[in-house]
Amino acid sequence: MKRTRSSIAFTLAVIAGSTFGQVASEPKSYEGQQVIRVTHHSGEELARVLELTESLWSEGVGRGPVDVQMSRENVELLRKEGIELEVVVDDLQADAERERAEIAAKRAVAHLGGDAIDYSNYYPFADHVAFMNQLVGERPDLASISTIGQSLQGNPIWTVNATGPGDASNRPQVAINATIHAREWITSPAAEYLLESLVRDYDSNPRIRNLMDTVDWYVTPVFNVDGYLYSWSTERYWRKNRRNNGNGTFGVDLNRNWDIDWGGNGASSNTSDETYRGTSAFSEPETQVMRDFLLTLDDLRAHVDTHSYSQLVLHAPGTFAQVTPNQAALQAVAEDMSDAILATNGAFYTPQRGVDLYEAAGAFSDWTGLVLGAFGFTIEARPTGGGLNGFSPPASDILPAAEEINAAYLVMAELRTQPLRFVLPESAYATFQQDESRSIVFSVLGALNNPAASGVKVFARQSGSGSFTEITATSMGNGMYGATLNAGDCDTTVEFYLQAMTTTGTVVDFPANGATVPIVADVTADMLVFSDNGETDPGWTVSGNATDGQWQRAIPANFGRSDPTTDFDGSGRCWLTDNGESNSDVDGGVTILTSPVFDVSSGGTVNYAYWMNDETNTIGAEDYFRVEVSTDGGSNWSIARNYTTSGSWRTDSIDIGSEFGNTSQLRIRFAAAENDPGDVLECAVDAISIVVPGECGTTCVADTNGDGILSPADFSAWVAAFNAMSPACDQNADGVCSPADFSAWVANYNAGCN
Ligand code: 0X9
Ligand code: ZN
Repeated sequence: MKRTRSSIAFTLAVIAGSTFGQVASEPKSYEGQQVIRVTHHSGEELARVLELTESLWSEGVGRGPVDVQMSRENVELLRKEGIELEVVVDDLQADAERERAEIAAKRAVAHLGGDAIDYSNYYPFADHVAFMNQLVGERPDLASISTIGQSLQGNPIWTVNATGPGDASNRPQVAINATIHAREWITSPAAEYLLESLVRDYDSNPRIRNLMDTVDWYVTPVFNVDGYLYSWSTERYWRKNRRNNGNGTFGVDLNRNWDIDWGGNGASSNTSDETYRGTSAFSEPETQVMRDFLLTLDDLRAHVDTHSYSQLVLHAPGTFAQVTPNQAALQAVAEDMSDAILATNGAFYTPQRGVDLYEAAGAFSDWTGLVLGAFGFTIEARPTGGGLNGFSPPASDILPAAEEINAAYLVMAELRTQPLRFVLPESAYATFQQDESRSIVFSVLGALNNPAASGVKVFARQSGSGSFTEITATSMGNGMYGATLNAGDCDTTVEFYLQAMTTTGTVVDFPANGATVPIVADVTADMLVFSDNGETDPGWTVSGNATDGQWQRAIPANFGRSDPTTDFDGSGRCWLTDNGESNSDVDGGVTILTSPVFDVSSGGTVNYAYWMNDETNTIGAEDYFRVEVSTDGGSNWSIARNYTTSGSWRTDSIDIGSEFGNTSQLRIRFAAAENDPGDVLECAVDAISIVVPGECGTTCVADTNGDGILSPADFSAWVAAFNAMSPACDQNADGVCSPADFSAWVANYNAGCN
């Protein structure tokens, strides 16, 4: 399907001309309101709860506990009547104010790195539109934006089409949307994270390039535009669209308005209800235009309607009246999506049938699944709900939510559109040292229609246009394969692609068109002058006034308290702020891990992996995890990084030359501080390295293990190469591996790098 691209100028004109955002009216007050989670034990109890409820937050009532918004007085009544309940939000007004203040405070600080939105704050509609336009503006060859139509109030519903260059008419389509429910603010950034990744990682990430060159993506980050605008201007916890129902009530639930068992169970005919279904299926302009748009797609394979909250991956059937022919396959995909989410940041999203949560007739993803024959999913984002305002999670949840939901989108798309799934870690195509010989490990997994692969091959060449040579790929079991890639001189490249065959005999290259456009890794002469994987201590100092939780080097004990479960690089050990059972976090002050002095007078980059968990989210003056840099041997320190996102290993690097200036007296330190003994802050670092620019043309022939440094470890590497008769053994360059190469190795070692 082809649609025209609208220009940015056109977009901005539409924004300027519409009724966005700045509505003058006072926000609705939630004074005296609480949110409670009720565990009901009978129909009578539930009926009583609903009678006293102001607004239903669970949006449907099933067998499990239900979250409702209710006045403090009514909560007291229920308590007296002996109904089992737990207060989730004690003071909803205070919580809404807290959120508004946090958003405003963050917006007052310039932090966006040039983007219209980022993942550290919530943003109003106009910023989301600006971000979509920004991405399209960056790569018009990869993305275009257009309205699929207008909302009830005449606002544009923007959709971005992302796909690789070339004719997309034969590519299957995948559709993603968020914020069909206005108050579910954390969902739009997830859809935008996908878009950003598709556009910005296309050149550098083979997985993304493959998914762009073989799939036609349609992403609608803010579907219920009117409701979203209203949730910002007037009523933070608004859910529906803004239909005037004519009797003093407003709003139709756009997730009960689709022509799939419309009017069935779990949808209300009462106009004031949060799940009001509308006057007929597709009575609303929003559902009409989305329906008409999706009907133009000729091969829609998969769809996610992104919601919050509860951490779920739901699929059809959504009511007991619906019949789902492909039940097992849907559940299998949902389980893989859930696994991908779990692997991202450790959050578990339960994969299950919608109907097992509660019946909901007329829901969007049941329509895409059962009427269009795509695989339709409803993802419910963070948090689980217990103890938190589910629609207003702290802004520090936005990034991890976006990351994990994006992982689910990608896996879903692969399972539904790829003949086979290739998993190639980034480390396989990271920059090579010159002459490096690198073992890579990758997986070839089944997709839905082709559960097994055979004929796995790797093709590689050095620099440019020559023909590819097949490299042996060794099966390691469980769909895993190993191969060795060899780099040549610096300023050349290592180029390669993978190949496998499906059960039906189709040969699949990864990435698609890999023989024409392979994966390209640079080869550099940069030298690794420092490398710490946590296994030995290369001279760090631990200091600080913390009364507990000082830095130590250990294998993560994984005793709970959200310590990391493993180190980062797989060597076993890493640096941790205490590693004991129970109270292992930082308390009573700061603990500082300080490096020895390094000479980076011709420039240098510090790379590391870090991990943190701050259970209280009060990162601030006396509660922080930072990286500091000294260029004068440790007399003066500057803050280089201040981390606030909990939950998983992340990598970062500091270009010392450009950020602080070249110096022969570099020291870095990792400082973790926590003063309140009631708070929990746990941190870890691993895989710390420093790379300095080398002169291209410099060779270290005796660097037999190819790590860029001459060290005694190269001797054992040479012995191993000699025993294996491998090319690295040939130190006198006579083309053979012989005992004469031993004295050549010694001579080369003494000659150093030149
Ligand atoms: O009720 C909904 O529309 C969705 N949940 S939300 O809390 N975000 O409103 C879930 C609908 C999923 N489908 C079924 N449960 N059948
Ligand atoms: Zn929802």
